[in-house]
Amino acid sequence: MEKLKSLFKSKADAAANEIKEILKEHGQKKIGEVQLAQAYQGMRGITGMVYETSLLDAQEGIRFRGFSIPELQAKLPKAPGGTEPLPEGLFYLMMTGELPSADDVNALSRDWAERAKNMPEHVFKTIDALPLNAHPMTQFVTGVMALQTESIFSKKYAEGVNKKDYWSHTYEDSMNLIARLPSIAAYVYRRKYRGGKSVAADASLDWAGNFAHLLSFDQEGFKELMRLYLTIHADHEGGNVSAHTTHLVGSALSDAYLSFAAGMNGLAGPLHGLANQEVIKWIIEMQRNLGTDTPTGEQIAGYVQKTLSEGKVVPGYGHAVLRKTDPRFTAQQEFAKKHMASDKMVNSVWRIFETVPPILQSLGKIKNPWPNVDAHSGALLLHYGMEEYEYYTVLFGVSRALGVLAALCWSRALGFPIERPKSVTTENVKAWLKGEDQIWE
Ligand code: CMX
Repeated sequence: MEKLKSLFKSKADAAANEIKEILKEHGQKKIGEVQLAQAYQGMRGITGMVYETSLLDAQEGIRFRGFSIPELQAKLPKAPGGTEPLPEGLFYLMMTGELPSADDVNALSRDWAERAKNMPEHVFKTIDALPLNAHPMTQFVTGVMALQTESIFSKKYAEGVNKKDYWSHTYEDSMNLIARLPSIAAYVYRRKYRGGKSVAADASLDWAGNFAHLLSFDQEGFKELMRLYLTIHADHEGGNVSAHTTHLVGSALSDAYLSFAAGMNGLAGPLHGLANQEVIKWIIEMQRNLGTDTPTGEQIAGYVQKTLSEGKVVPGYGHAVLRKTDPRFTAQQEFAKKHMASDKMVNSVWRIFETVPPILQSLGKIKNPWPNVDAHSGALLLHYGMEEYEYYTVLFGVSRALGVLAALCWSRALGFPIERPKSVTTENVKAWLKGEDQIWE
C-alpha cells in the first residue's frame, strides 16, 4: 500500500478508537442549545456534525489541522523556485494531520499525474453534448458525473463489499477524481473560450502547475497563483454549502463522484462560490457606470448605495461565520502587493475594501461587513489575462475537491452513519407554543 494510504488508515484507526472512548464516557454531554429562530434561519451557530480536516474561527479564520494560512505558506513544500505552497501538501496534511516532506508532496504529484492518464473519452463527449452557452459550472459538474462510471466504490458495493473496506474504495475514488479534475475543468475552459484547442498534460509538473498549463496559462506567475489559489480555497470546515452537501450525500454511501458533484451544484450558487464571478461582474459594471477604471472612494460609496437600494447584496462581503477580514482575502492581497501592486483592477479591489465595510456596518443588520475570499480572487486572474469571469467558480471547485474529498475519506474511515436531522412544520411549532404538542420536550 502506498505511504499516504497506509498512513491515513493508521491515523483513522487511531482516531476511531479515540472517538469510541470519548463517546463511551461523554456521549450524553450537551454541546449546545438550539433556539427556534435557528431552525428557521439556516441553522446558523448549531454544532451538529464532525468534520476533521479544518476548523473555522470567527475571528481568526480557517485553520487546516491547526495551521493558519500564513503558517501553511511558510511550512508546506513549494515548487522548485516557487514561494507558494503546493496544494498536494495541504491534501496530505488534511488526510494525515502531519506536515509532509518535499518527497511526500512530490510522490503525490507523480501519483496524481499517473492517475490522470487515460481519461475515458465519453467524459468529453458528454460535455460536448451541452450547448456552448451552458455555464462552465454546469459543464464541469456534467463532466464529473460522466466520470462516475469509473467509481471503484460503486462497483465494489454492487459486488457486495464489507463495510470495513468502504474507506479504501472511497480513498481510491477520491484520488482518481482529484487527479482528473484539472483535465475536466481545463477542457471546459478551452471548449467554451478557446475554440476547443487541445493541450497535452505535462506530467512533470505539480498538480496546480499542470492545471495552469492545461488552461494554456504557462506564465510562472499564473502557476504560482494557481498553487496559492488551489490551496486557500480547499476547505472551510464542514457546515458551508459545498462541504456539507458533499458530506450529506456521501453519508448515503453515494460514491465520491456523486457526492462531489452534489457539493459543486451548491458551490455554483451566488451566495457561495459563484460570488467570485459576481464580484468581478459587479466591479466591471461599476466602472462602466461611473465611466472610470480608477473610481474614488466617494464614487464607490455611491455605487454601493445604488446596489443596496436595488435590493442586491454587495458580492464578496459578509460571511455566515467569519467576523473579521477573511485571511484568504489577505493572502491574495499579499500576493497582489508582491506581483501586481499597480494593477488598476487590484487597486479598485483595495479601494472597495477601504470603502465598503463602514457602509455595510452602518446598516446595522449585517453581521460581518468584511471581505471574504471571493472579493479578491477575480482581480488576480484578470491580471494574468483570464477575463472569462463566468469560469472562476470552476477554479474554486477544483480546489474545494481537496477538502471535501479528504473529509469524505475520513467519514467513511470513521464509519459515520447516514445523516438525518429532524425537521418540523410551522403547524408543529404553533401547537408547541400553545402547549398542545411536545415536539421539543
Ligand atoms: N450585501 C448586502 N446585504 C448583505 C450582505 C452583503 N454583502 N451580507 C449580508 N447581507 C444582509 C443579508 O442579506 C441579510 O439581509 P435580510 O435580513 O434582509 O435577509 C442580513 O444582511 C443579515 O445577513 P447576515 O446574517 O449578516 O449574513 P448571512 O449569514 O445570512 O449570509 C452571506 C452570509 C455570505 C450569504 C452574505 O453575507 C452575502 O450574501 N454576501 C454576499 C455574497 C458573497 O459574497 N458570498 C460568498 C461567501 C463566501 C463563500 O461561500 O464563497
